[in-house]
Amino acid sequence: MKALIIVDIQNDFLPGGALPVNKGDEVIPVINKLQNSNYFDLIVATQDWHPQNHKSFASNHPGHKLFEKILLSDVEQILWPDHCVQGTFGAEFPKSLDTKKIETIFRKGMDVNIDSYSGFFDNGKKKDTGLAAYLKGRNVDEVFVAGLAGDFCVFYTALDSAECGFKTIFIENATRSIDENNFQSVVKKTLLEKNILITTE
Ligand code: VGL
Ligand code: ZN
Repeated sequence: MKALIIVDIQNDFLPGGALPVNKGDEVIPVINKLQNSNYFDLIVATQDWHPQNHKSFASNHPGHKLFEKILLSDVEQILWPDHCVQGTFGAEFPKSLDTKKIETIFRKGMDVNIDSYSGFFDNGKKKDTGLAAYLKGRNVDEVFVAGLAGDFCVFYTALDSAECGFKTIFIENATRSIDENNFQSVVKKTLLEKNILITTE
């Protein structure tokens, strides 16, 4: 069975949002088309869902700068602008995203003391969202990932998917990255090393 995981298509990651991904809006029609292709047996989504006092926000570390790296619960953490705060417009899916076929939404990033890029586990691999068990329960063996951002949440979701034993396919034209150079030089190489396929539509 084939599953599509739509990662963090949320207003704050789109142009004009709090943590905008360059050209992030361009993936929405691509993802809508994928969803309506009938190629996937199951479609799920992830949603970054932080409390206002989340420790991944630079605003909660007076004296530290935006995008500075610190240690948080023994894990390297980039300090982000406030984004995807629970219940705010920025955390919502954009109206243009077709959500009819999304069966379940896996929220992440609720624990104030640890960030969660992957849809499967937090960055310290301590808590499991239940996504792997859900997919296995639905007999999924192939996982396709798409969404934002290609060099963070989609990347880490793909890595954990492969580690959980799913054949994993990263749909390159259905993602955009925060740092496109990093995506081209580091992220794609790492995906290939982990036997994750990279495809376009
Ligand atoms: C993301 C940074 C912080 C993402 C989420 O969805 O890629 N990036 N929180
Ligand atoms: Zn976040």
